[in-house]
Amino acid sequence: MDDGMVETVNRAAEAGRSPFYDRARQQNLAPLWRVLGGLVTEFPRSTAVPAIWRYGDVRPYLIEACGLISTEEAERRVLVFENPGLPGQSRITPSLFAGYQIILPGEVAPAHRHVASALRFIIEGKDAYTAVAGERTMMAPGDFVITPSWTWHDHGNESDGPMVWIDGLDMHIVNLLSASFRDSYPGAAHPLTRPEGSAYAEAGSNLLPVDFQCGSQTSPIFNYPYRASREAIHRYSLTRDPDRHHGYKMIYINPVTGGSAMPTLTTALQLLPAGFATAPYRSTAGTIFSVIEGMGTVTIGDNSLEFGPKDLFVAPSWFPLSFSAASEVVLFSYSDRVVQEKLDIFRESYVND
Ligand code: 1HN
Repeated sequence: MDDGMVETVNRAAEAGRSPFYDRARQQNLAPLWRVLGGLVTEFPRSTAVPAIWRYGDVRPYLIEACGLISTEEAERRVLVFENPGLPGQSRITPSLFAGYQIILPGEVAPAHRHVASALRFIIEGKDAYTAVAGERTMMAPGDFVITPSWTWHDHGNESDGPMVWIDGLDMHIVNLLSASFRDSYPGAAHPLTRPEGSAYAEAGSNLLPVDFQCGSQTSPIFNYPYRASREAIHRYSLTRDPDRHHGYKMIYINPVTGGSAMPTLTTALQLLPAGFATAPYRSTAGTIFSVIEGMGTVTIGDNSLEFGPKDLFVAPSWFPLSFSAASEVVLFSYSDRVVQEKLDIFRESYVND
């Protein structure tokens, strides 16, 4: 029972009202005063908890899954990061999905499309591609790749080793709004209609073709290569002192709008100098972090977690978050911040300032 109710409503009087509640329920009516405290909380109370998955622990399960099911049968061979506070719901936070997908040499993950948008963040491997809306891109570790809403996409691995990436999706937001559709392509791969590199050539250099038309709120760049992003954050870090709470943190943007690269997911790259410790920070945007480089400790609420390359952790909404970098650390992260900003509900605060 909700604690708000226990404090505000007299128990004996409550017993007397119980026949009323029973009759009201038969009319599909319920008294707000019994649930108000839990519905409208004083502070965010995430049902998610802080958690970390270390790559060394997770990778053997990915390899084992390869022996148990093909991409063909699975459609997507993905192990879902389930938040321990939200078991059985395919959620890493109440609003976000995260999983590790593994694709072996010669395999193809067949073409489909859905309203949910997806990001891929590459962890391991080389020479595997994703094709989005008729254009292929080869992926390498650290690349951030976008599958916009309702675009056909398939993946293939032309290398001699496995490729692993993070799938980040917004389907829980789509489902909250009852707006999900999906469609399978009749055939393994959608035809290629543009040469590889077309999107980056059009939009990847702070230039756009004159009369460029973009019918979508998603960035036309669908592969942000690590080579370029890593260089950008390095150069940025040479020009100023690190921010107390974030170190050096940059958002991936849609060059057409200057806003978030994706309309539902905010994505960021963050660099913490060796030996740097951040001051605690919290926000209403529960965030998933993937460690690209370096070792350190993250403190999320009362939990201090040591991390190294390829580990993944989650900081739920409103938990104070701070980092201590043992070596130079580079992090990729994503959250629902951009959705909250559009709805005017995003909040952040600096703890103990
Ligand atoms: C999906 O379509 C992919 O296309 C990956 O690779 C993960 C998780 C849930 C729903 C759809 C993909 C997914 C997914």
